[in-house]
Amino acid sequence: MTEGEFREWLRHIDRNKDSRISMKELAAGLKEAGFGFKWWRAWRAMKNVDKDRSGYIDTDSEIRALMEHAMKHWGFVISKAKELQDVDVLISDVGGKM
Ligand SMILES: [Ca+2]
Repeated sequence: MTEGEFREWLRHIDRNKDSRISMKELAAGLKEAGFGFKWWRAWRAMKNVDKDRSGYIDTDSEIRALMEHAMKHWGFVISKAKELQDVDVLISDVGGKM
């Protein structure tokens, strides 16, 4: 999945659409994705990722941290979409100069 698709997944598991992910929403999302030990996984992710201890994953840096956590601990394979876009920009810059 791409970073954009991961963010799309987060929007999907944000049940009450308040643009932040609670531990409860994360646990439900993990269960839906087929993971066992959902409460343990969600608790551990919150402990790792919710840096300001607000009880929600609600900032861009926390979303990025969750993405790292998902790759490291849940086996998610996420390609960083932004880096690919940068490559495209570089190529079109070169094309323009030639
Ligand atoms: Ca937070």
